Amino acid sequence: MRTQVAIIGAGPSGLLLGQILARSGIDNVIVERQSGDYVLGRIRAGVLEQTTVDLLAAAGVDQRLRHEGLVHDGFELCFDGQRHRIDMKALTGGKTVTVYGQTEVTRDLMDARREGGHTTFYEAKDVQLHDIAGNKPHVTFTHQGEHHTLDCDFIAGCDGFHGVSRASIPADVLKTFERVYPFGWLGVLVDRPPVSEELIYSNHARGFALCSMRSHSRSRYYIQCPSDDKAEQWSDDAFWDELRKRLDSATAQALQTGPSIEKSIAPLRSFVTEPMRHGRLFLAGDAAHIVPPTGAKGLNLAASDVHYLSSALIEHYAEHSPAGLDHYSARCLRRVWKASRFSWWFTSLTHRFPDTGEMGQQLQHAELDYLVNSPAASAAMAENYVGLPLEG
Ligand code: RFL
Ligand code: PHB
Repeated sequence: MRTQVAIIGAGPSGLLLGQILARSGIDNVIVERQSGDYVLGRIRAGVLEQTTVDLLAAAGVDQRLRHEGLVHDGFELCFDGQRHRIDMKALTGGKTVTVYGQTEVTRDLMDARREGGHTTFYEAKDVQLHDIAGNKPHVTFTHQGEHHTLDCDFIAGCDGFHGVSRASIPADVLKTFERVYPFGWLGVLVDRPPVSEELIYSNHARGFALCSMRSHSRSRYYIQCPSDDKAEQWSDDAFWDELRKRLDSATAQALQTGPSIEKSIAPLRSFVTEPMRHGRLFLAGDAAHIVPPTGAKGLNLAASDVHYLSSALIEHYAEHSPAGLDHYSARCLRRVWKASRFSWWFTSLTHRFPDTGEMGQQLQHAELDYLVNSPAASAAMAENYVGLPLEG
């Protein structure tokens, strides 16, 4: 079997890349380790930057997003039992974000791929990458008991943090940067209306909490928890009790609780690998970098990588120019590092760290106080939250 671009992973990065390339007449095949239902069952991101919405529109997959996405002009920061609104739209000259779940983005992309008749191998076993530094890259895997070899011009490694792509690059070629945070996020999805029309990020002595949503009738809540907690240890009642304690009293009283329809714990990590290319293998999304979810940047960075990679591949096939491919890694990394900085900073500002001490606590409080009272600091925060512009 032969294709122009072999894509490893059918998460949002792989599916969006496949969709953009297919619309430009570039043949591609996706190889995914899990089943489609499993991929759709992972509850993750919820907030899309305008640049991500624009990319989905340009890829022709924004019909449902335009109807069901919730446009948010601001969010709230809660500390000392008080909420403070950050008016993103006013502070950024009109920019907003859209609340639309990663599950829905993935579903829309899967539907478009199926309608376009492009090949995806779900439940592929023993996926291996070969000759990535040479001229004959290929991918081998087993699907429904049959062994396959996929010859290609390029391989896009869109297989997430635990995938095979990054692991296929010789260790001495890569430089990795990592910070693991000493806590995780326990998330609950519930079919109850959100407690607030806008997201609330809360800094509380008992730990961070976040009130988010998926629609007018479905809410998503998170609380900071110890890294080694297990979701099964947390009953729904224990979760709701703890969440209420970390919110201001009006929000705590208004909270509508119910049986969780999903409950999971995510570890928090900052990770960047450089470069994002080795020979004919290009890494995109979580395969190359991870940010803690506080800044809502992971899925948006995946989308901007895909924008740069798809443009470079289109340029390569249309104009035989290697320029975009050669600049791919550096272009991505500039944006990745800025989003990593913002995600680290927002995490540091809103979470309780085990060994901060009283001095650190006072400094954190002073920064929150400064942030909500200084138009300049609020504007810098808003500018990053809505997403920095794409280059060129
Ligand atoms: P994914 O989604 O992990 O998809 C990778 C796919 O590759 C497959 N795979 C393989 N396939 C073939 N062979 C192999 N050897 C393979 N190994 C793995 C996997 O099965 C999978 O299907 O990576 P991708 O596409 O780069 O997308 C990245 C995003 O999923 C991620 O950055 C976001 O979910 C992060 N994130 C958020 N991002 C935002 O922009 N806004 C948010 O509000 C936001 N909230 C979040 C988040 C992530 C969270 N968790 C669980 C880490 C909230 C949470 C709680
Ligand atoms: C979510 O709704 O899952 C979500 C929203 C904002 C974040 C992280 C996660 O910063």
